[in-house]
Amino acid sequence: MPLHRLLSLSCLLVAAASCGEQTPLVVEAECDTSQQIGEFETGRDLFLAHFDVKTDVDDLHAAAAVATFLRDPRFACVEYRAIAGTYGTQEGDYVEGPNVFELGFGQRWHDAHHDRATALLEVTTAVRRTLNAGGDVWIMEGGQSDFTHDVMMEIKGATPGIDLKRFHVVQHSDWNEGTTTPEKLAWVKEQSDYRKIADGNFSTNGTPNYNTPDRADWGRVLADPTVGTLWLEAKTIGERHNGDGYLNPSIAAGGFDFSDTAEASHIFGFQDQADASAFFDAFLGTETQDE
Ligand SMILES: [Ca+2]
Ligand SMILES: [Ca+2]
Ligand SMILES: [Ca+2]
Repeated sequence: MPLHRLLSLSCLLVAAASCGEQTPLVVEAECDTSQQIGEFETGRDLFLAHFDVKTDVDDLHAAAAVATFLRDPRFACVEYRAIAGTYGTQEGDYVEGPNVFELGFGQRWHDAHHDRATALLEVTTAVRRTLNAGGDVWIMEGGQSDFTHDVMMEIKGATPGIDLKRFHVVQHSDWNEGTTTPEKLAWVKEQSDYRKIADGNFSTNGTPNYNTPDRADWGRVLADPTVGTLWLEAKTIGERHNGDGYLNPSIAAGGFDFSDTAEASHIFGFQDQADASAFFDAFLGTETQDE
């Protein structure tokens, strides 16, 4: 059982108010530690959500979307880490949105932009724990694969016999591949279970289209008592920095772009969703409240 589950379980057992700082807490009754969600096995596997946040602001929407589905009680036992700043070789400004990650992931996010070495150490530690316990690692590559490469290299260096096919790396974007350090991409593609899926920015290609200029869903998203504040922060910071580097047209139009979340839909088996509205139909209003 993951450490935070033990902590939250013990909190319930002793009903101690002092346990409030362990986040996020979950409703234990909803937490089935051995459950298959898509290809992910809860209680065993680790989910890494990687975001480059450079220079497209859409990662802020993607981070909010990932945090939204992770709050669904069905995902209560999903062990995860979110990492901001996993960019590769692209020029331009990193988009500062720490509050999006703080609100979305609490203590389970790492800042690879400001302190890459610490992020690498912490994520590698979590990965090693999962691998040692027999689990697999599922990586949503919201950007380039440089950070993934470095994590895998650390693991391989410390455990030469490890089967690196236990890293399942999901990528949806030609552009992300093109801005990964070429030799790192080649190595990750060869060593991991690397899965290139159809682009999450477009429809009718076998993956959802989470990129839309349609702003109609903002009302229900911002009104949501659990994730409304998170989405407001993602919207605000996204609009503030849109065009500093790349001008995201859907976000400029007031809509949504959490296209990178298509990779998570592949991992967790909700890839049949058509679009952003279908995502919100599935995951808004089902959230587990943080305590
Ligand atoms: Ca991205
Ligand atoms: Ca698609
Ligand atoms: Ca996009």
